[in-house]
Amino acid sequence: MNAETISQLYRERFSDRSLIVVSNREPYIHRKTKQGIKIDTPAGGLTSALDPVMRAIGGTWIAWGSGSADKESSDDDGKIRVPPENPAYTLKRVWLDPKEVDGFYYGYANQALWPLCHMLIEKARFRMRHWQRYFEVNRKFADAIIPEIANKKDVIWIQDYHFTVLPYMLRTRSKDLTVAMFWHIPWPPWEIFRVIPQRIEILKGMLGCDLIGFHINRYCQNFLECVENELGTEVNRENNTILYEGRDTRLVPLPISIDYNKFDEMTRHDKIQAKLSDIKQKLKLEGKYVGIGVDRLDYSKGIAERIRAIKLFLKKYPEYCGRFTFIQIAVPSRTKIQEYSELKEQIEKMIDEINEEYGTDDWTPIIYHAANIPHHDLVNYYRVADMAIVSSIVDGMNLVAKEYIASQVDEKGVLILSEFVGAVAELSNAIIINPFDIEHFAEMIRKGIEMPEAEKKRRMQKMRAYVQTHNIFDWINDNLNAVQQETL
Ligand code: ADQ
Repeated sequence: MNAETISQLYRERFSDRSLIVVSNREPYIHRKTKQGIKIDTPAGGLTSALDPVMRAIGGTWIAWGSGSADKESSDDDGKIRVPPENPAYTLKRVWLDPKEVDGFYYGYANQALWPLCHMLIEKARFRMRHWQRYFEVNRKFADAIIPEIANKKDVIWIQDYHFTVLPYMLRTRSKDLTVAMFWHIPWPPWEIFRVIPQRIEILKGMLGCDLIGFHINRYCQNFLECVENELGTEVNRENNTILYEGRDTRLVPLPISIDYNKFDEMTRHDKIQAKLSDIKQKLKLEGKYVGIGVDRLDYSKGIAERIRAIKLFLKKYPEYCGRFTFIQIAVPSRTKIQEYSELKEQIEKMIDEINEEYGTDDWTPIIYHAANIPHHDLVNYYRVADMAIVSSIVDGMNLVAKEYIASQVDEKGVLILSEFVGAVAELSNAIIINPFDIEHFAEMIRKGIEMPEAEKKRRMQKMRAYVQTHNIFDWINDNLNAVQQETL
């Protein structure tokens, strides 16, 4: 499946029904700089996954206008055609004031729901004022969506944990709407979910959907368990449906993926060899075995566990000192939340310590870049790396693992993958680790380095073939199929 086939299929199936995507993060952010207005594309799984889809299908994407130059770049309705270089769809921005951002985004979404869904109860903070703002902002989005519905059969596709009460709000405005949702993070077991004071409102809100997609079936099963226990509603575990207030909501496991061809092609571009030599020279990587980690700086990504494992690996196998270099690219994320600014400090301190203890004048064990590197540059790092380490302690899916695979055109790279990411079920040819078991983790780093070339190739070929045929367009096709079945 590719961009062209998906756009054709959409037209065949949905003819005059438009697609309205709703997310918190916008795909293009206009920012004021001294040199004029610059356009950023945010780091993050959701926007990087959905932009190619919207480019292919067209329609409207409604999101929070978070950039300092967003207002002056949009029309009076907050609309702008994107991508800027080749407009294909409409971005409609919703304006939030600082108090709303604080309560909705930094508060309820990222200090209550995010940690709780990642099963980190002790990090979750539930504050009534955050919940109130979260609720109000969901209503604001409902107000922004309604005028965009030209045909009551238009498909409204809501993304993620920022909008749990929005589906029900839309449903109360019109019973006939087609409302689907995709949940990008894990859904926790009921024993954890029940900690949320607003759990009933959240479940009722989401049951305003016709369809809810999760990455894997376990998250669907967890959701069913929560509905059963909290709402006392009968659920059908065989076909994953819930009958609530006379309407059906269906849950579907749909593992998200990446634009495989885009990564594969970017990695084959003419100047790649020159770029790779450049990076190798600048970072003194010549003759070294190179590992890479690419993450939003988030406590769910297991970056501290990874550094500990690398440290233990160097301690146990000193013959690799001077021969193994790890590049950690970490884009700072949600830094206004104390937990995140502390994590940044902790990671930087750990890296400084290991570099101090093991580094020499011409070797730095861990090279750290705290930057948002656009995908067309990121692929050069993926290519330079002989090994990628994805060591999340919990992760809904994890796209970095799939991006690394798509970038291994010479089929030599090794992927070390946490058993706690959604992607593990699909990528069993990776070297699987438990990020909490540091000794085994360190051992697997050595195994990855010393693995015979033929085995590296065999494993990588299998994973590449899988991601190629289960790419982002296959994912959207599966989502649209499911929506169509629900709303015929
Ligand atoms: P994220 O938690 O953001 O996504 P992930 O799936 O790994 O995690 O996606 C990260 C994206 O951001 C990738 O496209 C990556 O290339 C990009 N990125 C990371 N660091 C970057 C950097 N330093 N510079 C530039 N880009 C960077 C959430 C869930 C995941 C789920 C996705 C999609 O937490 O589990 O896979 O949504 O559903």
